[in-house]
Amino acid sequence: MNLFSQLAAEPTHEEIFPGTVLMRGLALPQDAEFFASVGVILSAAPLHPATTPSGLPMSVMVSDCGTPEAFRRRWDPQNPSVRKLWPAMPRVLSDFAIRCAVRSGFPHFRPDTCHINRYQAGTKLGIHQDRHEFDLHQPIVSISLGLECIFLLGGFQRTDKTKHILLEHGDVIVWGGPSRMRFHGVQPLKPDHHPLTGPYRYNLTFRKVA
Ligand code: MD6
Ligand code: FE
Repeated sequence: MNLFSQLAAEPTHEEIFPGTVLMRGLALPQDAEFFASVGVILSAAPLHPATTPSGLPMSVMVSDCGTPEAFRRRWDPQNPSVRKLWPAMPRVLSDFAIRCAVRSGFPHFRPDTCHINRYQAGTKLGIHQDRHEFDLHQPIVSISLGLECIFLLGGFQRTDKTKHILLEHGDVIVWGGPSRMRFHGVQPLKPDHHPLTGPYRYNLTFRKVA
């Protein structure tokens, strides 16, 4: 490997907006370990379709892990597919999420949940705000594994213009502070294959919800 190919593999630290930090490739050194932890979570809490606020199934498949307190805060009686308490968050994942937050200027973040989204070709996520957490001063840490996507990052109104950000395997976005209420979404995924995840993209979002 020469200097330039080594540099290409270094994680970045890009401040996209105040409070939004993109660190490309930060999760790469532990990608297989993280993906194995996702497998452990999914064997205890199987994927199921996300539902819209009115109860309709969406194309993105979801699961969660985290503390009993977080589960009770987030439990949705409208969604009968999730009745059991969540499995605990694997230590490798919570430790990594805390380190991501520290690097991004949020040293006090201690996540109590990790939400998993699984996408395949055609799956998208409409523009939304994350507004259901208890303490909006806490940031969110987001890790991408597998297929790439175009992430849309907008402003504070649904109709504000969006930046298109390519998120690839191993990329980490942290957002909080003045960016916490930005609208965002994911464009429909293109069909592709990834050596670790096959036809899927997984996104892990770490939050403190209780
Ligand atoms: C995704 N992510 O990347 C969907 N929300 O698949 C989110 O909705 C998200 O990545 C809040 C903070 C970071 C995120
Ligand atoms: Fe979100």
